Amino acid sequence: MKIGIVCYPTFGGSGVVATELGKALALNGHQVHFITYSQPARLDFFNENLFYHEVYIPNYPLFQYPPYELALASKMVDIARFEKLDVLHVHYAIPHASAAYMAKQILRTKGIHIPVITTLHGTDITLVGKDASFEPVVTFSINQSDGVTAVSESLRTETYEFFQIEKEIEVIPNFIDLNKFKRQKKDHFRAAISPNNERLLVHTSNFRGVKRVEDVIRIFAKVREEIPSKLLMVGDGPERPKMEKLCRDLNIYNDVRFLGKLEAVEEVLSIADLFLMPSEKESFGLAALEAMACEVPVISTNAGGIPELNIHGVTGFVSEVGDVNDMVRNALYILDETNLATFKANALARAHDFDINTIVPLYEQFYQRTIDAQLAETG
Ligand code: GMT
Repeated sequence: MKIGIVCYPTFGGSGVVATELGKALALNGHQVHFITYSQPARLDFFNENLFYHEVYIPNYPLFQYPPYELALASKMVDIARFEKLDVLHVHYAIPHASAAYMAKQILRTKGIHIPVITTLHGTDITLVGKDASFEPVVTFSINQSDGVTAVSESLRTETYEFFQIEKEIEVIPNFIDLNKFKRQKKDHFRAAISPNNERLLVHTSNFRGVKRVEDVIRIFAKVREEIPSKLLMVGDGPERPKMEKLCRDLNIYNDVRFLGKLEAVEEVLSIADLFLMPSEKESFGLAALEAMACEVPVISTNAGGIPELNIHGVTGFVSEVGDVNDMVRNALYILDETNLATFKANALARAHDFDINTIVPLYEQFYQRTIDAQLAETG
């Protein structure tokens, strides 16, 4: 198949899922064309089946807001037409699904019928999409997509609850490349970070409000009172300055390292004992899956799709959003010498359920079904 993928070129979340999917499809022999405003963070290797098309947004003094959606739609038309794409797969509804709708209509006037698949990732539904400023466009463009997928049952349910959706939404969960995300021997690194074999807790996110990073710090501060431990904070975002100040105020700064955005997060996860995800919303929790693949159990909330991944009492524990004390109790239980090895093994076993080799074929089958349905309609 010739597949166009539209996504945000981000370090985590939907951008990573879209990029890893495209890379896997290319390795399976499909021709994959990425269309986005800058090189996706993980599009980092050469393959004869992989192409990258940058969306250029011309500026003009009149534009207070450069019309990205129009430039994107025009690029989709151009690539679909000249590369003869079989399907356009857009990740994150806003504004990709509506831009794809426009591209599809333009292509139709040229006698080209291309199916559009929209994958819902989370905040495009649960946060931004619900806002009245976007809701009518989100509802319309989901209904106009030829195929719709969501990354968890929870996101599927929420989409039906909050939007007037007439389309069937198929759940295709996120996945993990177990060859990349695996526990590596990094003894020197561990010894440098925790010289007295302190327990190592890790948090990875974009440090946005929805991640409740303050809870991460407060959980750690209480765990540290009971067991010698260190905290590694991976990623960056708006909450980071406040969190650094909080660590100073709590007098724990020397035991917390802010590492910023890292390419090889699996190296940090390889030395970790526990992953913290106290998010207020989380459609899936890809960062937790990455941790589990590196044999790291997870302390999380029960928000959104997290309980579909993190099995309570098996791979970690889930708590109510904001219940820091419960998360501390659970963290101490897992970190206890007698329990840690079992939780680590369970986390890895669970990660295998989301193996890239199992999940990518679900997308391939979904593409084929959607293309066949479109062909049956248009002849
Ligand atoms: O978590 C974020 O803020 C980024 C966001 C995104 O759209 O990139 O992540 C969402 O998509 C990920 C990939 O499907 C999911 O693993 C995250 O749970 C989801 N985030 C939220 O729902 C808050």
